[in-house]
Amino acid sequence: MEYQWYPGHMAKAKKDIKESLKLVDVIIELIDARIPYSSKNPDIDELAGNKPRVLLINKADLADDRVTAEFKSFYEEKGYFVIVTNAKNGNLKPVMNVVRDACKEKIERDKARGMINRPIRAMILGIPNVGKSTFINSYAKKACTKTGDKPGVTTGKQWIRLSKELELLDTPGILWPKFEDAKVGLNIALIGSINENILDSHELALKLLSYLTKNYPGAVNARYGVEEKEDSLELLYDICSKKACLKKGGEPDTDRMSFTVADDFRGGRFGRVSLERPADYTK
Ligand SMILES: Nc1nc2c(ncn2[C@@H]2O[C@H](COP(=O)(O)OP(=O)(O)O)[C@@H](O)[C@H]2O)c(=O)[nH]1
Ligand SMILES: [Mg+2]
Repeated sequence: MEYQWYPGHMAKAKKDIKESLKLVDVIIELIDARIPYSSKNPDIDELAGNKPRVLLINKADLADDRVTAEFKSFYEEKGYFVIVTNAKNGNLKPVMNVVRDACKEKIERDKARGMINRPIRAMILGIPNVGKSTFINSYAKKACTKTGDKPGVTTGKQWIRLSKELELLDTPGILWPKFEDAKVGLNIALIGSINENILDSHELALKLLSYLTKNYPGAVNARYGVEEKEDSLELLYDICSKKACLKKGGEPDTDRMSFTVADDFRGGRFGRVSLERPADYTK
């Protein structure tokens, strides 16, 4: 899947999300645990108004637990109801507790009006590739039923009933990443959320190798059996030799190896790595 964002697309996406948000009690936003800051679109703050917000720090199985915990507190301090998840293989039952917490006021209000057991309605939001579809499918355990249009709802929106308590708008809101910051663009490219051609894969691999050797010493060595060094280009050459990743004439094929390095990262083959921490953004 490829996403290309143009100002027109963004404006349309924003407008659609705004419309959908009118129909829901709570926003469930997914971010990638390896880049909990870079994978979050700040425009959503403005769209969200004062709807309660649940934040799923997803793909936590790929990230560094210590850093994930730091980000959990970071976002809780900002008023989010936060839960750390693995949408692919994890237990998603606790998500409902957090959603219930976030919707306490609505639940109380319903009760006061004598409306008992009215399901909470939510919308899933997030940039591409953070696990929105996976979350919906795993949560619904394939038993999900579209509830169809409800009388009085003329927008043609479909709802997926995840449980007696929770209904989701069937189409998640897709947000664009915020590319203005070079570091954010790099992080987004590293997790594979954008078309790789946007950033030079060679540069990507060098930045990644440099980050890994600094922050997760031993990870590159464990993967490729090379001695780690500060000069990432040298390191990339060493990996090429070690892995016999060579061109026809016998020279190191750094282009091919760059792809492999990025792919290994995306597949979690360097172990659990977080690419940023709250301290990077709280100076
Ligand atoms: N390791 C891991 N992979 C995940 C998790 N959630 C989703 N994925 C994978 O991430 C990729 C993108 O997920 P998808 O649900 O299509 O993302 P969407 O674009 O936000 O709908 C897929 O290959 C999923 O299997 C998770 O919690 N852990
Ligand atoms: Mg999807």
